[in-house]
This record gives sequence, structure tokens and C-alpha cells, in this order.
Amino acid sequence: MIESFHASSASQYFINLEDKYGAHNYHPLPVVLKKGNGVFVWDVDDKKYFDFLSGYSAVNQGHCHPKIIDALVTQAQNLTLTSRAFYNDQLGEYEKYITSYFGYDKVLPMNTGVEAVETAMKLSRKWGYEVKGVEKNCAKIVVCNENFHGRTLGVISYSTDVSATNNFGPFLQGFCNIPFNDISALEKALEDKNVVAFIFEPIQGEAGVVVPTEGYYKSVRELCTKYNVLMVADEIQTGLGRTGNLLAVDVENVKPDIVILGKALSGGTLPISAVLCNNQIMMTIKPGQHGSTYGGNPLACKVAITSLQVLKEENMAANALSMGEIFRTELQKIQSPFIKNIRGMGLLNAIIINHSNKDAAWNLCIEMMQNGLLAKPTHGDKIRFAPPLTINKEQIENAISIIKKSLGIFE
Ligand code: IF1
Repeated sequence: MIESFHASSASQYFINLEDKYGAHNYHPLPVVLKKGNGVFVWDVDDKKYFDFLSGYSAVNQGHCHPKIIDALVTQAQNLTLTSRAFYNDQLGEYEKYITSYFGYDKVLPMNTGVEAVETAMKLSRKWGYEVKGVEKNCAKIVVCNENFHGRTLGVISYSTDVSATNNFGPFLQGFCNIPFNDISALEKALEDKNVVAFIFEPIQGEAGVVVPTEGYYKSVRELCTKYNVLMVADEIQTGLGRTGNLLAVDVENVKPDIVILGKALSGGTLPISAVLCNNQIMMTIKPGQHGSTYGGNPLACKVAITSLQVLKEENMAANALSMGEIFRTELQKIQSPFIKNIRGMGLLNAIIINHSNKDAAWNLCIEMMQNGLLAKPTHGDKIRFAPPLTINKEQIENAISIIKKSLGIFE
């Protein structure tokens, strides 16, 4: 890691607090933020930065979007939580809104992304036993290598990332891993009559923004239909406009059986997640069989409706498509020998660094930070660029000049 950077004393105070009193399960960039607005964040010394991480795509609508914050504050003054032991006047309206927005019969509201993934896994198994007719306790779920679907024991049971799994065993059974973007491996896996679902990320985020070959989603849809297996798209990171469409799978006009949403469903204000599917799947879960204290709380419902509304009203998906195009073109133009590859879709992009120093990506992120742009390395040599979807052309150009200037550290 780079040793030459020293945080300011104001920053160091907060860094020390986290270091002393918090678990060490993260390795953040040494920047301490106190304020956000749109595509910008400010640190405790009032230095302004472009946010090119967007809370891992939770703040697609931009930091502190006024309409979302207004919905949050207004609803918080009225009613925040009832539990699902009682009805509330927001949940039904939200369920109607989100199901018609995405074109599914039903929604099951949860909080964090991983809870929604767990919900989709449980729904898939139930559907497998009760509709498909799989023999008791024999259900299998097909997943991809290098996947990232969250941190629970259930979900890490099929992770292929050693740091996510080491010494956390024993793990849950009933998964089959195949390579991502490999249709013949998928077909082979689906031939097993005990397979109930294929759960995948349309673009693998944590793996470094791995975009599959054109036609992949269509082929997945066809195979899942052919073998009576649920197509389950984890759109937690790729959904809600990020890739230039409402859902990443929309690019091929494909409709998954189950869609999982999280992150930007709240515009970065609260953990809000959701599972969408049709009645034949959703109605396999009966009262008392699944739930969550906070899932579907009135505050979350109001915030989620508003977060979805502003995405549409402000054409954020279309903006992500055109700004993403410009961003990749301008990156290409830099012609840096230190960029091995540029990839992405819409405003979910990554570069792969070409440098002998294994800390090169980290060092570049430190340099970009000093020059006013925040991004985080993933898996050593990759850097993800995912600004809020509200970014404009001038801001993209400014960000590009920061990236270009920062690449100078390798000269
Ligand atoms: C962390 C990555 C992003 C996700 C997909 C489910 C979840 C996530 C496709 C779980 C969460 C996060 C969590 C975050 C790092 C992060 C991440 F680098 F690991 F891959 F976004 F790119 N499915 N992704 O991407 O959602 O339970 O966290 O709400 O710090 O672990 P969650």
C-alpha cells in the first residue's frame, strides 16, 4: 500500500475511532466524508470529490436527492414501523406501484440485498417442491463462479471467493457452480431434474464488472424455460437504471421468473430490498413461513416509491446509457499503456490496470482521491467507475481529466 499519503488531522481522528472501536472487516480509502449532494461528496476538511462508487450503486439517484429526502422526512414524522402484524396505509400502495412498474404479480419486501437473495432461494426451493415436484430435500440451485450475492452463511455457501468463505464453514448444501457466461455449462447443469433455479448477476460486479456475451440473457431464458427451472436475476447492483436500462436484462428484452432488487431502491437512504415474481411462485409461501420485522415498513415503502419515481421522471436510465458511452469513449482516448482493458455497460464500468506493482490500482485510487475523484479497487487490479446516474457531460469530462492526470503517477 502507498505510504506517502497522510490523512489530515481532522480525518485521522475519525479513522482512529473506527480503527479502535470498529471491527476490521473493511479496508477503506483514507477519506472521511461528511456531506453529499448529487454526484459530489465532501470530506471533513470540506474538500469536494466526484463519487464514482455511489455506495456500490445504492445512490443511483444522486446523494440526498431532494424528493427522496422529502419523502423520508415527511413519512418519518407520521409513521415508520408497524411490523407486519398489522396493516399500514403505505405497503399496499407500494406493492401496487412496484409490481406494475416492473410487470410482476407480486412483491415480497425485505431490507438488505442479501435477505432478498435468501428470499429468492427459499421461494425457488418451495416452488421446486410444491410446483415442479422435486423430491423432498433434493432441490439444487445453479449459480456462477465468481458470484457475489451477499454475506450470509446461506449465500456464501456457493461463493468461490476464498476470503468470503475461509473458516466460515460448514456450509449449506444444494448448489451447483458453473462458469459465468457459459451456456453449454448451464444446459448441462439444468438437465438435472432436481434443479429448481439459476441465480445469477446479469453483470458480475464484484468479479470486476464482467459483461457477458450478447445473447446470454436470451439463452439463459430459453434454457430455463426448456428445463422448467426458475431464471432468477440478481439485479441488486445492475438494476434501477445503472446499466442504461431499468433492468440489465431489459437490453435483451428478457423477463426473469424472479427479480431481486436492493441498493438504489432507497436512493441510498435505508436498506430496502424486494423480490418480484408471479403468483405461481410467490403464493407458495404462506403466512408464517417467511418475513422480516422491518420488511415493508411504511417509511421504506414511501421512500421506495419515490426512489422509483425519480428514476423515471428524470430519465436516469437513458442518461446512464449516453453518459456511459461517452465515459468509455473518453477513457479509450486516453490511450494509457497502464489500462489493459475498459469494460462496462451504462454507468457500471471498470478498468483493468496493467502494471507490475500489485498495489498499482490502490495507488491510482489514492492519487485520484487526492485529485478529487473517489473510486475503489476490486480484486487487486480492477477499478470500478460507477457515478450517480444524474451525472452530466461536463462532469464526465472533468472526471476523465482527473483520471487522466492521475495516471501520471505511473509515468
Ligand atoms: C459489501 C461488491 C458491490 C450485490 C449483489 C447482492 C448483494 C450485493 C449483486 C448484497 C452487494 C456489495 C456489498 C458490499 C460490496 C458490494 C459490492 F463489491 F462486493 F461486489 F456492490 F459491487 N447481490 N454488493 O452486489 O447486498 O446485502 O450488501 O445489501 O461491502 O459487502 P447487501
